[in-house]
Amino acid sequence: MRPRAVLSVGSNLGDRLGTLQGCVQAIGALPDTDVLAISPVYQTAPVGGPAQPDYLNAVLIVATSLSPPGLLAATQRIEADFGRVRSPGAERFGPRTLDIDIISFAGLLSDDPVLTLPHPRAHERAFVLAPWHDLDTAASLPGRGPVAGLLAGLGRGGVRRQPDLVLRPPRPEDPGVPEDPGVLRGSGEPGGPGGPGEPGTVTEAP
Ligand code: A4P
Ligand code: MG
Repeated sequence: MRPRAVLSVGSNLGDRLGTLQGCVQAIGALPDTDVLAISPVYQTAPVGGPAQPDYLNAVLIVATSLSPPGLLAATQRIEADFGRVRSPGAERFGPRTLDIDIISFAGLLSDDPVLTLPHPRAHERAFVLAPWHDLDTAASLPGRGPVAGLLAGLGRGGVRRQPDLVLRPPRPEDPGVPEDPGVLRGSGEPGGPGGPGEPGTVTEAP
C-alpha cells in the first residue's frame, strides 16, 4: 500500500473556494497520487500574523508514491501556480491565496526545518484538527496523540463548518492548474467552479 499523507489546505485571498477546488484537482493530478478523502470546508479566524481576512480551510488525505520531499516540492509548486507569492520580505503567517501544509506523512517524525513532521503547529490549530476529525474520528497526530483529545482540549473557537461550501473529488484528466491565476481572483463563492457537489470521499484504486 502506498504511504498516506494528511494535508491541510487554506486560502484567505481571492476566490477562496475556487482556489481550494483547483488545489484538490492539482494534487489529484500529481504522479501516482490519489486524493482519498476531502473534509468539509471551514471558515476560520486567522491565527497569528497581521490583521487579515478569514480563511477557508480543509483537510485532504492522500495516498502517494512521492517521497516526503517530493510531495513538499510538488505542493509548493501548486501554491505558486495559484498565485502564492513567497518572498524573503513577506510577513510570516500573512494572507495567501493558497497554503498547503503537510500535517503528517506515513507517521514519520522529522525535526528538519525544511520539512518538519508532523507539522509543528498542527496540534494547536483547530482549523487543522476539526476537519481532520470529521474525516477520521480515530486519527492520531504522531508524537502528540489522538486528534479527538487534542481538539477537545483546544475547543472549536474560531472555526465554523460551512455546509454550503463543498469541495468535489478531482476529475480525471484535468491538471487543475489555472492557465491564468487571475481567473481565480473573482468572487466565485459560494459554490466555486462547477458549483456544490457531494462531499468527496474517494476509494483508492487497487
Ligand atoms: N516546512 C517545514 N515543515 C513543513 C510542513 N510539514 N509542511 C517549511 C509544509 N511546509 C513545511 O512555509 C515556510 C517553510 O516551512 C517552507 O519553506 C517549508 O520548507 P511557507 O509555506 O513558505 O510559509 P508560511 O506558510 O507563511 O509559514 P509557515 O510557518 O508554514 O506557516 P503555517 O504554519 O503554514 O501558518 N490561520 C487560519 N485560520 N488558517 C490558516 O490556514 N495558516 C497560517 C500559515 C497562519 N494562520 C492561519 C492559517
Ligand atoms: Mg505553510
